[in-house]
Amino acid sequence: MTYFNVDKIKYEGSKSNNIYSFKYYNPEEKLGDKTMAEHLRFSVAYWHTFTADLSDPFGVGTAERDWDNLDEMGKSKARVEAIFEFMEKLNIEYFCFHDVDIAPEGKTLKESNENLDIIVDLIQEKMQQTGKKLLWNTTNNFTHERFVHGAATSSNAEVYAYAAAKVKKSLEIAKKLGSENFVFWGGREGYESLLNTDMKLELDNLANFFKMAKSYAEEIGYEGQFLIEPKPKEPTSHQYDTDVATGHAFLQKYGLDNIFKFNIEANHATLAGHTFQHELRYARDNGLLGSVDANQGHPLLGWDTDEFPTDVYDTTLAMYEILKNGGLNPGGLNFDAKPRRTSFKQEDLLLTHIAGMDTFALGLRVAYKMIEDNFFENIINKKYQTFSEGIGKQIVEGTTSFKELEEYAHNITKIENESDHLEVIKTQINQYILNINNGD
Ligand code: XLS
Ligand code: CA
Ligand code: CA
Repeated sequence: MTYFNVDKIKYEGSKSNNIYSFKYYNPEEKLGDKTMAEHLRFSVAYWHTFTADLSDPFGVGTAERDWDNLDEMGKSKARVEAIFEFMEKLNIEYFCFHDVDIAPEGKTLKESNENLDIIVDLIQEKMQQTGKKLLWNTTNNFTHERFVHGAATSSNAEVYAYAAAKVKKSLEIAKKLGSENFVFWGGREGYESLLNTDMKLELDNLANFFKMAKSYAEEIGYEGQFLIEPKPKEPTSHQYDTDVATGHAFLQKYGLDNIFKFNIEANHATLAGHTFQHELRYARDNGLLGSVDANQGHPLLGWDTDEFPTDVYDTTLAMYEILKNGGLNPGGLNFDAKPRRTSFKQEDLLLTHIAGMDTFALGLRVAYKMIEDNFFENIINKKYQTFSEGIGKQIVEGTTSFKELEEYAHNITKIENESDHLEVIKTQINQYILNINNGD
């Protein structure tokens, strides 16, 4: 059976009007010593693309899918067929999933694990046939009603144990499928109110949960990179992994900072009141940039809209951070994004991914050119020039003192500050975006 009635999507260049083509993403084209495919490492999110039905809090699902009328296991099997065809047609090498995305939960843990075993075998077979790879898998410890008070931060030890058992199974799946990373998104790890919350106990328990996860991974020889995915709110009013800096403080407190890096989602960054670039920069500066959930929020809405990325300005600055990081490998760019509820046809799954891939490919081209020209480097070097010599250099090297600085200050006759010309920088970025030579 064929689920997507199109030929493999090809690069046709920026003049093409064919909506089923890439205008900027040319997977084999090299920028420096890497192909675009190697730079971007795109991944499909199972949940939004193959499991979700596009329902929202006010309306039922609108998605029309070929597997809608099958029973639960039938749906799961059809989705495996569909995602591998999808990746082939879009030239995407990676995918990601939660345990509950790929197989229905049973009445007991044992039954759920048996369902998982059947589907994981199918996935493994498909991976071997096609060479497609798992960027990361994770555990959904938030949807089921048992997780009403959280999972690893639940007030109920039985729930904690159940959550641990589910992560244990997910780690076994990660090992079996060679998952390159393993993600922990906090789900319901947070609180509604401090009036009835023991925050210290909950965070201590969370740290122990991570330690046990790592020691089990070691026990079974699973070596994928562990990632924490920050988010400030939704579903709880305060999520513990608020942003990268908060997550970093948590990891350092519990001695976990050598075990984890971060999976940074654009929409979560903006929910936290940061830019996407801020979160990427903080992680990069601290050697913690692991992987990216590529999406965007709506500028007028204060919740997690998970839109496909179409803002070139944003993807340019994100790709700048990623290139300066030396890439993301073993991480990648996972489209944790969904079509709008009004884009309900099966072909919208292809069209939305083409939009996201092309927007990141264009961002890559622009960022690559800016780095070749040392665009930001020149701006930064000039701005901080006073720290490269004399007293500034001593400050940077930590070889001066307050007494010496006071003496220095007494000898200053007139302080001259430079204008930033920030508006010029912004128009120059516009010029880069508009003038990018696509090679066509
Ligand atoms: C939810 C998160 C989630 C994680 C994986 O907001 O983005 O989908 O990426 O659990
Ligand atoms: Ca995400
Ligand atoms: Ca999200």
